Amino acid sequence: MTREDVASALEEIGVLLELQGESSFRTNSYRNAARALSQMQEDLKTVVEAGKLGDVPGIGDSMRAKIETMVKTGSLPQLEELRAKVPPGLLQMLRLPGVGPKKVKSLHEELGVSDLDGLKAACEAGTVAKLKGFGEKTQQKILEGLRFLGEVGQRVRIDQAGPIGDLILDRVSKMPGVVRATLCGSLRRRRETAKDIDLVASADDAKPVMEVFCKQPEVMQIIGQGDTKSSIVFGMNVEGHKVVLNADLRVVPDDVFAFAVMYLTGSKDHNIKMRQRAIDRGLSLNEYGLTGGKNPLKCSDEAAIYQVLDLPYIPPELREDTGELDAAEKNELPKLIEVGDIRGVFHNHTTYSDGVASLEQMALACKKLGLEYFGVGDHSQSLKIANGMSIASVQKQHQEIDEVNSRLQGVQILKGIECDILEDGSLDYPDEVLATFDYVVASIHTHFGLTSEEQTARVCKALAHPATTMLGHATGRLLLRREGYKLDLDQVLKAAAKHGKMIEINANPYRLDLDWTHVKRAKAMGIPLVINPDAHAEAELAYFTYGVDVARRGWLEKKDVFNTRSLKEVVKELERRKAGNVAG
Ligand code: DGT
Ligand code: CA
Ligand code: ZN
Repeated sequence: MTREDVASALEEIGVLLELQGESSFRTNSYRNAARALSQMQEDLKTVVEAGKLGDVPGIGDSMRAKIETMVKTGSLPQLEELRAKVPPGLLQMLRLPGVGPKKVKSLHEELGVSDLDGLKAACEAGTVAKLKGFGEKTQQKILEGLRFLGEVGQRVRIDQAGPIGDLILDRVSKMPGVVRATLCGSLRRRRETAKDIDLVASADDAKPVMEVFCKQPEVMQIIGQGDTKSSIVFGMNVEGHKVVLNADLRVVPDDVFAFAVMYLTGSKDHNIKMRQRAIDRGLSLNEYGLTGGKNPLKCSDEAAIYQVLDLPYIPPELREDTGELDAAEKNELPKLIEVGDIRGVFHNHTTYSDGVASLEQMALACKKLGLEYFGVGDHSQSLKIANGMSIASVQKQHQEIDEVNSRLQGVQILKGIECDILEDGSLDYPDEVLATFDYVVASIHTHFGLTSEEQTARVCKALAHPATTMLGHATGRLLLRREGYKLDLDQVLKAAAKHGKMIEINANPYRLDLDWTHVKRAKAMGIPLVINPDAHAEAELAYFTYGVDVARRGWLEKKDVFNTRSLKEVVKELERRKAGNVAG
C-alpha cells in the first residue's frame, strides 16, 4: 500500500470506530496519524524499512505497528473486521448536514436504518422525529439533506476529479500510436464538480489504446470496451480520500479529432446553438464532422470549426450558452483572466487562529508560487471554535508581521483579518481595533439558520460598515455537502455596489462559495472581485487556481479582479479606502 492508501485506510478506521461509539480520543488518533502521513514528504516504504516511522510526529507505537503491517502485507485485519461489521450505508449517512456518528449509530440501533433509502422511509413515516435527541426539526433537516444529496448524486469535486483526469490523460497521451489527446466535458469547462471524466484521443488503431485504458491498475470495473468508445469505473486515492468515478475514452481518426472534442466538451446547450448556427449556413455539424452539400470540411482544431461558422475561438469555460455566441459574433468576448495574472492573496489562516503554518512559512510559500503579497486573515475573537484572536493576539500578530516583513525579500505580509459578522450584523472588534488592519474580510460563520430576510439584512449591514473591505464566504455552501445559507444574493450584491465593497470568490475547492453565475452578475454591477484561497496550510495557497477557473467561467478579465494588481497598487488602494475616500 502507498502512503496515500495507508492514510485513507486510517481515516476510514477512525470513522468506522466512531460509528461503533468509540471515544473521540481514540478515533482522533487515527485521524491525526492519517494527517501526519498525508503531509509526509518521504517515501513511506523507505521510512518503514529504515525503521524511522517512530520519528514521524503524530504517530505513536501502536499506530506504527498498524502502518507497518499495511505497508508490508497490503492489508490490516482490524480494518477488514470493521468493514464487515459496519454497513456501508452508514458512511453515506454521514454526508448529511447535522448528522454525526452518534446520530447514525442511534438511527441504526434504534430504527434498524442502514442506508439512505431506509432513512428516507423512516423520516417519511415520522419515526425519526420520535427518537431521543432528534425531533421534528431534525427530521425535516435530514429530509432536506436527502433531497440535496439526491440532486448532487455521485458528483466529484474538481480538486479530486482533476488529478485523476490529468493522470489518465497523461497515460493516454503517451501511448504509442496516439496522435493527440485531451480532456473534455465539465472538467475541461472547469466546472466546480464533475459527474465523470471524458477523454478524446486520436489514433489510427484504437484497439491497443483501449486495451491499455481498460487495464490501468486503478480500474475497478469495465463498463464497456469497444473500438471507438470504452467506459471504466476508476478508483484512486487523492490526498488520503478514496475517489471513485467513471471515465469514458473515445478514440477517433485524427481528422475527426476536433469535431469529437468540441462535441464532448459541450455544454450540451452550447452544442445545440452551434449546430443551429451550422444549419443556418446550410451546413451540418456533429461529433464526426462538418458537412455542406457533399463535401466534408476539414478542420484540424476547434478554432477552425468556429472560423467556418464565422466566430472567433470560444474558450471552454464560456461554453454554457449564457450569451457567448452573441458576444463572439460581435467580437466582444472577454479576454479572460489567467492564473499568471494573480499577484497575491488576501484571506488565509496561520497558527494565530486555526491554520497549521506560521506567518513566515505562509509568506515564503506565497513567494514560491510567484506571488508578491500574503494577506493574512485569521479568525476574529468571537469565533472560539476556530481559535479566534483576542485583541492582545492581534497586537502580537501585527508586531510579528512588522518583524518578519523587515527580513523578507520579494514578498510582503499584509495585515488583514477575517472578521466575523455577528448575529446583528455588527463586526467583531471595536472600531479602533478594526482601524489597525490594512483590510477587513467580513464573513459569516455562525447563525446559519436565520431567515432569508434576517440573513440578508445582517450581511448588508456588515457591508455598510466603513471598515469592511470585502465580503468573504458569500454563501456559506460546502460543495456536494451543504447548501448555502438562505440569503437574497441580489440584495447583497446591490449593497456591495452601493458601498463600493469587494466580494470574494472563495477558491477553496471544498467551497467555491460564489458560483460563476453570481460572479457574472457581480461583474455586471461593477463590483470588484477578489480570489482568495482561504488557505489553512502552505499547500492550500495554490487553491487560488480553482478561483481563477470560477472567475473565467464568470467572464472576468484581469482588470475585474483586485488581486491581479501589484503590491504597490494594492497598498495604495487599501490606504485610499481606509482614508474613507470610497465611492458610495
Ligand atoms: P458532467 O459530466 O455532468 O459533469 O457534465 P458534462 O458536460 O461533462 O456532461 P456529459 O459527461 O454528460 O457529456 C459530455 C458532453 O457531451 C456534454 O458536455 C455535451 C455532449 N453531449 C452529451 N449529450 C448530448 C446531447 O444529447 N446533445 C448534444 N448536443 N451534446 C451532448
Ligand atoms: Ca462529463
Ligand atoms: Zn477563512
